[in-house]
Amino acid sequence: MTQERYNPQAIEEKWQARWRKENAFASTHESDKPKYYVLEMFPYPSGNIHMGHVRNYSIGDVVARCKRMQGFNVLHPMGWDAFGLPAENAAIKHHVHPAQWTYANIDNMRAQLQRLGYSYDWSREIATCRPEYYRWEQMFFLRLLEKGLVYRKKAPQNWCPSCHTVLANEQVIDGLCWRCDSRVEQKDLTQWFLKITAYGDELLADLSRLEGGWPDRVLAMQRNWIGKSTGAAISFGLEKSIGGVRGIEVFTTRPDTVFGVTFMTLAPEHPLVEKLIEGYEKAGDVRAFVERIRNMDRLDRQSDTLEKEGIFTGAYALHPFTGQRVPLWLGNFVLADYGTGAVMGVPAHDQRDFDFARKYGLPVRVVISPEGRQLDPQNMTEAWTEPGIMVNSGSFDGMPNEDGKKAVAEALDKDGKGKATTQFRLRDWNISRQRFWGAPIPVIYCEKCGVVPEKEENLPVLLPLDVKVRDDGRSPLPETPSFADCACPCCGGPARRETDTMDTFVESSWYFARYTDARDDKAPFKPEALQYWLPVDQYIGGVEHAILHLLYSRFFTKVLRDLGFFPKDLAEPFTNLLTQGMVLKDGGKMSKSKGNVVDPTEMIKKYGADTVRLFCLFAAPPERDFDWSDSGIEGASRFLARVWRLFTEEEARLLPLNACGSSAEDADSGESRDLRRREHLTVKKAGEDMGGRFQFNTAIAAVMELVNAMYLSREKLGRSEAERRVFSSAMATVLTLLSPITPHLCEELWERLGHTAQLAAEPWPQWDEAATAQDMLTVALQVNGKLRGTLEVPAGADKGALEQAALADPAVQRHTADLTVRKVVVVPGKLVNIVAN
Ligand code: ANZ
Ligand code: ZN
Repeated sequence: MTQERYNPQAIEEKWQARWRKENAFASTHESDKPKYYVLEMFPYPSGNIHMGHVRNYSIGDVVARCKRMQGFNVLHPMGWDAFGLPAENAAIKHHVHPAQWTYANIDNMRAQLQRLGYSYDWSREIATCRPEYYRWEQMFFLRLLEKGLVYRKKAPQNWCPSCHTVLANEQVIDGLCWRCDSRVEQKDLTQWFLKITAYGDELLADLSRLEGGWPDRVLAMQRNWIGKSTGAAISFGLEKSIGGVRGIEVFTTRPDTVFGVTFMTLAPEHPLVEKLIEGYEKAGDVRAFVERIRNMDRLDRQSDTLEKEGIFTGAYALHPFTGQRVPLWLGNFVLADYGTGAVMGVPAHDQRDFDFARKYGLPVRVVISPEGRQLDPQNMTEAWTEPGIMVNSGSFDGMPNEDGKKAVAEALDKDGKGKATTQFRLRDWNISRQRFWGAPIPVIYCEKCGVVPEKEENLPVLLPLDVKVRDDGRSPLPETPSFADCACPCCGGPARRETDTMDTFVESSWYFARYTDARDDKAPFKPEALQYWLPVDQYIGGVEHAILHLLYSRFFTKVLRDLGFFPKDLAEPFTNLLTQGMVLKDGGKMSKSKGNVVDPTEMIKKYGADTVRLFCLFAAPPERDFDWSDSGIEGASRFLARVWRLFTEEEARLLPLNACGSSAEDADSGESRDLRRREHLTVKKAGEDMGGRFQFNTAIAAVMELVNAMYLSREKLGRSEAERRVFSSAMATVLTLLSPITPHLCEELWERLGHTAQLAAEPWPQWDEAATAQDMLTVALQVNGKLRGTLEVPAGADKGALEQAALADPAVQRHTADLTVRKVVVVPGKLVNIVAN
């Protein structure tokens, strides 16, 4: 017997070269097959592939390969989310141009992905930093501007003094910049905003279409982020009117508690503050308070644990029902940009107001009473926030508070003092970034004409590559005359270009659509291609993108539909979403600082890509985290070597069959029937686990069992043509089922088996119900030695099973009815004798 070692390196490179040469996994939208679009979140070209990428893309690749074998026309593309800060930071640190750094990283990472044998259609590769890509984004911007869905607004922004840029709220972590840990400041800046709030209702409502396809957790996160609240806007008149201002409006979700208002709290940034404190002797203290709170972090101010702070303004409002005076306070927990920036204080029924009232000695007034109980405002230790009956509420007394919400809003509406409204937590999307390495925003500022959109025929507005990045991190664009100085598209006079670039989240909001027609230089998409491929059937990526990236992509889908680019009937971009778990090391996240990073390249060198892929898929179900373990990868490697050895040792008797390629007639002995049965059961299990539920780990375990069974049966099986066929079919099945997971080894052995076509193009095997039936035997049933009946049992049934079946048999039960069973004698395959007296 030849001892031929499994040598993954040589095999893998051979097949990868072949796939690359043929672009073996290219697809077109002209096909009669049903389509299947599987997409993994594209990577940022940071330099190297990490284990998280390997897991993400291995999952996607198995799905793609399985679906192809199941008869689908599969789109499986890959590209690069290539704009962004790290390129600029690297430029500063290593004195390379961001473009050069980015493209070099892309080349390196592409080679790494190819070394992993992923079945991408490389002819559709995109890099978002190329003008061929971002020119379309600039066009979308202009069309959105025309529609009023992009606008400029001055707004306080999170500003990182060290990165010299605006940060999104989620880039501020505990008041610090996510990247450099500098303390974030608030700064008023004029920025470009995308009007995502115009789609708030649709973004919320359409989440119901995704139920079942997306994890519940992700749907909940989307819902929270959109944050729709139902309630009322209520206007409180001012005791002393200030220059035409009639009153102050609040937003409340609890109009039923309006009679419990004992104060009002405004955001320190509220536009009326200056006027309210005019002439107040403590105006200076109020101003100091405003200044201090203004510079606090926005997220901190929303936190539940925030220490509540406030200050009295000296002014009063009037209660809309009772006319009583209500003192006006400022509070650090009231946000300027939510609702109306003003809150009616109901300490008895809102915990924040309760804390505030206790701290500043403000009265507590109970207006919702728990059924059968009286709350005493003096002795309450927390707010009553549960339902109850309205009390101390004038004509509303006795009404259940849930009904009161509507009734109060209606009463206010009649008097013109309020109305039922809804509020969204969702804010418009600030897309301006004061950075160099991004897509230029295509507008021009002209002293004569104002803000002028660039002409569509002048697109793309090219990001100049011949500029030097500044060492202080500030964008060089404002100081690059060749870029910033331009002619006004309107009057032709001297004008200045916008030098902010777009948030990189804009690029990743529509890339999935560009893949359908990635090389088109006449239009962003071909309608037929979009119509055919969209929506993405299966999207796979990290849960860290569960809010923004997914929300923005959903928003762009609706916007591009309304601009006429996307099909009219396309509501959502991603039908199914899988959020894969993390690859940990010793229970913790892999990180350079901890020194526990496992480098995929090293692992491939040592074990081969197939082993790395196999381990990533075998270690846990895709959604769960798993720990990288040396024994785990060793185990995966041993299994593949075991498949290899089984094949090479038995090669002489193998025939070029397909999976499930032996017939019932071939299985003419007990041993071969048994192996054939296991083969078909494995196909059944693996098909359900891999094709349907994406539980690759249990599918792999099933194939491992089949391999074990083949090792056990190979000696017992004879060498007849029929038995060779049964064994060969089982071998073909092992290779076919494993091929989406470990494609190189499987293609290699498939070829050696004598096949000329690639395994990747084979159909997924079909199992046969009849083959999974066990051989049945007739067993004699005796009671005290006398034949009382017979039993049909599976050939392999063990003693316990036979004993149980015998005792449950009606004939046996009749003959032992008045007796006690003393003993059961089982002769497997022959008889069961029950001794009873
Ligand atoms: C009175 C009241 C009484 C409230 C009560 C609650 C309970 P959501 O669900 O998040 O929409 N609020 C309104 N605007 C605010 C702002 N700009 N900053 C901070 N808080 C604000 O919360 C709405 C509730 O949060 C509103 O209802 C208001 O307090 C407060 F027993 O009004 B409520
Ligand atoms: Zn002009």
